[in-house]
Amino acid sequence: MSDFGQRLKNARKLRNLTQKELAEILAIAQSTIASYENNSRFPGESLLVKLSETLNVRIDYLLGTTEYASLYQATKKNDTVVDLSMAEYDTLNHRLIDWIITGKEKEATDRIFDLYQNGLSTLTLIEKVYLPILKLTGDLWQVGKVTVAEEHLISNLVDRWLSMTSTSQGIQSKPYSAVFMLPSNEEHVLILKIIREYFRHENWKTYFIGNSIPISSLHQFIDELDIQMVVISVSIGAHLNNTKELIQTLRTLRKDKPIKILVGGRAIRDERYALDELDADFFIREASQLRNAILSMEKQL
Ligand code: B12
Repeated sequence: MSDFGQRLKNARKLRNLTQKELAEILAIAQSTIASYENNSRFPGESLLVKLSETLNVRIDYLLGTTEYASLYQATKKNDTVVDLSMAEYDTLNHRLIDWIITGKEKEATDRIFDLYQNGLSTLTLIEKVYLPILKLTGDLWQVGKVTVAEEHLISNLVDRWLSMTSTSQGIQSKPYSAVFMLPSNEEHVLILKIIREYFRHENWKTYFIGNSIPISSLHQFIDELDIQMVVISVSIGAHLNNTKELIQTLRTLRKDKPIKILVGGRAIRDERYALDELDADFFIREASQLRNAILSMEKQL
């Protein structure tokens, strides 16, 4: 990503523009854009300024003197240095779904990789791309525009993107560790992997173990790794009973130093009685609330 042509191409793609569309905005030939992108020509000063304004990207990014395609000035540490408007994300997300179901997985994956390479953080990708895509898929499925097979295709690819862009477990982690589990029969696994990212972001040690682990081995695991919290996600209302049983079992483990239990998920949000029925320590409805909630839960451990 170090040459001008590649950077220009990258900034153009971030704006979802084709070479032709960009050329039309600048009133120049498409072949001129193509020649810039393959480094056979270089724009003059005034065109460089126009490119920077049109693509909303800093000139020093295009020239390679800064690493990131900073569309808006980053202000805070951990702030994203690439940002698109809500409408641009919406267009992007529709396009990504379209690409996936028309067999253009590579295009879709390349676009995600571009965003990530250019500074979009894992949590921003989750909140602006992955979660909206999953929600959109559900909506499209309900009106018959996406089949169950396509729904699988989309969630599998989002799962792959999540691994590709996941926050790496820091060497200097905090002294907190959590296990991530689902009640039996609950197949909405991906959302829990997404939830785990919020904890990784806060430098927790995290262990994803899914939904079919024998309780004896769970016991051993929790003891050996000195787990403080179990995080559970439940999507389907009919799985609340299994969730209740899972929590009851967890409560029988390690009586001297009880494990804290956090439950979230669509079923908690939709079924009001869930909060009375489940013996959890924390209920959190939305993933985005975790950014602050984790810090306040840490104080209670
Ligand atoms: C992908 C998907 C699947 C995939 C799952 C793949 C995977 N590896 O996860 C597969 C194909 C396996 C599947 C199966 C089924 N699914 Co499905 N699925 C979806 C879809 C499209 C996305 C799910 C998802 O990841 N959502 C994540 C986000 C976007 O939404 P969310 O679950 O509401 O989570 C939010 C909060 O609740 C919170 N949260 C969630 N968990 C937790 C946990 C913690 C600790 C915290 C703090 C927060 C938190 O974070 C999110 C953002 O704030 C949804 C549609 C949708 N709108 O969600 C349907 C959906 C969940 N599925 C549904 C159904 C009915 C099913 C099936 C019964 C039938 C089917 N469609 O094939 C089976 C059931 C399987 C089972 N036994 O569990 C319904 C559920 C309706 C209901 N209220 O009961 C939905 C809503 C589709 C619909 N519109 O009808 N599904």
